[in-house]
Amino acid sequence: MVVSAKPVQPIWCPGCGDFGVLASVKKAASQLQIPPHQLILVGGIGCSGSIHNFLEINGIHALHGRLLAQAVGVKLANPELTVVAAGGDGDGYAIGMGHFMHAFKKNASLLYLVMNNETYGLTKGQASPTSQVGFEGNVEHPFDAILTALSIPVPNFIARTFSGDPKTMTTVLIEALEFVRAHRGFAFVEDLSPCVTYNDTYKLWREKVQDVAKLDGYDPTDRQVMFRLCQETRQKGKIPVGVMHRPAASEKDEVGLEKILLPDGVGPAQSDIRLEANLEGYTKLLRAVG
Ligand SMILES: Cc1ncc(C[n+]2csc(CCOP(=O)(O)OP(=O)(O)O)c2C)c(N)n1
Ligand code: SF4
Ligand SMILES: [Mg+2]
Repeated sequence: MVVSAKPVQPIWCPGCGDFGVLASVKKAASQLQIPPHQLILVGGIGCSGSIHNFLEINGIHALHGRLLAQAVGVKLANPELTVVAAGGDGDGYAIGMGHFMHAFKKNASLLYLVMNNETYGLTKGQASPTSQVGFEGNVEHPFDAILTALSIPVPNFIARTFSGDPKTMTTVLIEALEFVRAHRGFAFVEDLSPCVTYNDTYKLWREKVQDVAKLDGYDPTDRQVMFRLCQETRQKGKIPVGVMHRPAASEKDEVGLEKILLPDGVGPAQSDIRLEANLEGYTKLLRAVG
């Protein structure tokens, strides 16, 4: 059985970039033959976060900016599950910023997918941390999540995709999902997902995206090289997309948080809770406490 759409239709505006993400998540999960009951999507608050309503899988609608805390909890409760956290730039880079930084460091094997539309879509188009100067009166400079991710020295998988190129997005999501399913740690994918209603950037982004793999010296195993390439690309007015960090072969022994905390691979949600399996331990405990 493969992951399919739910009978309920997405409530997104026609043309929203999030449709591309939904299609790519479905394709990637189906191609990897992830059984629907083993895939769980923790959604943030925003138009993007409602993605879990449109897939026939398990899902949670988390608190605003707190989806990563819940996703790590799910992974540690049952490390066999394939966990995807998905939300917006407001959810992840404003209210959720503290959790965002720590997710790289914690390095639990889950995929965090941010649909960046440079605005708060759900609340009708206010400026977000990635908004350009001048958008809705914004005077602050935009934040770049990829540069931040590259600066954290943990062997995570890091990539940026574009909803206007769903084929590449599917390929990247397959690699990211393979990474987390092999318990190799945290995978972060930022998708450029235009909000056609409040910030229609399709045309602009189509002209601006630059595939980093085509640049001289491209080496996704070297953070310094990738940081420099991304910065130079930005300085030229382009937006770097592609795989930004893929841990080197020498880092292949690195494992995700769940493997360190639960080396036998069994989380609390999988433990045997029958009375007969626990009676002896429980009796011992009662005796010990007097
Ligand atoms: C604690 C809290 N603060 C504020 C809000 C209001 N709110 C709902 S969604 C949202 C931001 C949505 O923007 P983003 O995460 O970029 O998602 P998008 O709708 O653009 O996909 C805000 C501020 C809320 N729901 N909860
Ligand atoms: S408001 Fe923007 S982000 Fe929300 S569904 Fe419509 S196009 Fe998509
Ligand atoms: Mg947004």
